[in-house]
Amino acid sequence: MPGNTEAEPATCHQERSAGDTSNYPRHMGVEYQPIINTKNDREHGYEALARFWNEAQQLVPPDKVFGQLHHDASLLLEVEEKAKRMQVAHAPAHGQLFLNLDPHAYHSGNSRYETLFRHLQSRPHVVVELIENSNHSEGLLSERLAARLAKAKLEIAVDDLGAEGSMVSFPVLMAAKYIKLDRSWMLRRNDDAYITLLETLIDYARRSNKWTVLEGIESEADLGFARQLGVDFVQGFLYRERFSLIRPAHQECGNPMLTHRPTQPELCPYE
Ligand SMILES: [Ca+2]
Repeated sequence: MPGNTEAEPATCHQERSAGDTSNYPRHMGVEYQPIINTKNDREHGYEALARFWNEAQQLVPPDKVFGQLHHDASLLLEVEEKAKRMQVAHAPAHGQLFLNLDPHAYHSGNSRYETLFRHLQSRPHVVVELIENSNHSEGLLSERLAARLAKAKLEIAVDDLGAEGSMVSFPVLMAAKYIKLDRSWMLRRNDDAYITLLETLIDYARRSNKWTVLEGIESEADLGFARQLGVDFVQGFLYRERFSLIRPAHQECGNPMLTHRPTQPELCPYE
């Protein structure tokens, strides 16, 4: 999607005329995935994940949606704000609530962000996940956002640590309360050099009073690996049966990609 925000609706219209609407989000929803304590097998909390559907009610991959939105900070913030409010509104009442916040939209002093921070502060036990950076400028954005979150006394999680192509920001790592280890560590379990690094990261977390979460747990063998490493929490499809708390809250608010004007902060009614 081109970066010029004013041209957005026309461009979308042109693409729609061409018949390619498969990646246009028409509805937005939220799915809550449990984060499980490895010691007692209980839910520690839930990660809220944005879900999008196109006109044909097919899921549109969130990374495609957010990838397009990175060209338009204002629109990204609008979608982020809608998504976070929905994710807070429908979250399970108990446990930590992990929310993903995209640093690309953040600019210090932005009044809409300040409003969003206050909204997040209104719900106890919110943890904001910051994606790992893939370049220097993203690292700086993450560090600024992490500093602001710390000021707002909102807990931070470093997301997808160790993912392919990602870079570590030490200030963000040090500011975080949670370290979420990317699922790709699972593929490296037979590589001694990687395991040494992983054990060192987990040891760092323990000594720094941080929690660790291993993502991508799909089998009992994966869970055994996580326990052997001594991570505190796990997350993944092994707990699919506990996804009964998924709440696909279709929001019939029109296509967020086609709405550039600031929207009302209230949630639209949903089914
Ligand atoms: Ca995440």
